[in-house]
Amino acid sequence: MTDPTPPGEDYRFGYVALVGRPNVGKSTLMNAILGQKLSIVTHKPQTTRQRIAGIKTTDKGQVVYLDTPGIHSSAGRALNKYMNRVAKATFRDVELILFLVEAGRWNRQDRRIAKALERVDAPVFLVVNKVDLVAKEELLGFVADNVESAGFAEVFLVSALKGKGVADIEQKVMEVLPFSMPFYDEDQITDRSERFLAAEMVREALTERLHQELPYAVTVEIEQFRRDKNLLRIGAIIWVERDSQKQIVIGKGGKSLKGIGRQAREALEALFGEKVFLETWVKVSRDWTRSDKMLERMGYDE
Ligand SMILES: Nc1nc2c(ncn2[C@@H]2O[C@H](COP(=O)(O)OP(=O)(O)O)[C@@H](O)[C@H]2O)c(=O)[nH]1
Ligand SMILES: [Mg+2]
Repeated sequence: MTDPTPPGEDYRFGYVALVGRPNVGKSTLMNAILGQKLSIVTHKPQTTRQRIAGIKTTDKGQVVYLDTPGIHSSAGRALNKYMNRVAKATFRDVELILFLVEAGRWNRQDRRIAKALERVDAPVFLVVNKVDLVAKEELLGFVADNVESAGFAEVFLVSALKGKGVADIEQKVMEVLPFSMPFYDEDQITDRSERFLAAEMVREALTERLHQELPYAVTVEIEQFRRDKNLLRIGAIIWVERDSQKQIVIGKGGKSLKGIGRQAREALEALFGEKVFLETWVKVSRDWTRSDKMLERMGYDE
């Protein structure tokens, strides 16, 4: 907010949840709205493990967008159960839900989520994302077949990746939020700590660079985070489940880990706007995704 005058009686504030199956573009949309990469994005599902709030403050209102982990169908492991709990808790605490689907696709998982949303009190806006990937006729057919009768308060056709249609969503969001003073400082962009964000950026680099199956068994713990003159010193432990995975993360002659470190450092420097010195270690902890205790240690709290 650049306007120095305090917010008036017509100022709005509220919470908005982004929901949808993995990979539909929830994190991409949140980042597009914030104009900054806060929530990590990859082409692999289930990248977002914890709820993260992105706070957008303007002179009209303050909106807290909650980026949720995707609802996961095979909730056997402790981590999957945790992610389901977080996603469900989010439904109860919000003024509005943005339900994201992919243009041209309306599968079983989408239907299940749509059904769950029927029982929610908050209004639901449907966001058909990735319209850049489908032809216009196909898109119109998709909307006619799946959307028109479904009773959504609003429907948007957008491309979060290209920023198309995003401003329209923001405008309508503002109209449904209640009149209220802002809750967060105007310069606060998230509810998460800098350490959490740092771990996420390392995890993003790992997830992008590693073999298909591996990322799910990887997590990151920030051991050191301190400002030292003009340098931000970050020490990260990369936890894997097996020795073989440790070898993969490190790579031949340390090449893989070096690449991961470089990518993560660049993301961290962009996020914090500071020069970053990043150190990484790879350690083995068996079965951490199945263990509630280990999740707790990693900071997976609600
Ligand atoms: N072509 C296209 N790709 C997108 C769009 N939005 C997101 N993606 C891609 O879809 C993938 C999943 O996005 P992400 O935001 O992580 O999905 P989430 O799991 O719902 O948070 C990433 O590779 C994104 O770059 C879009 O509007 N168009
Ligand atoms: Mg995500």
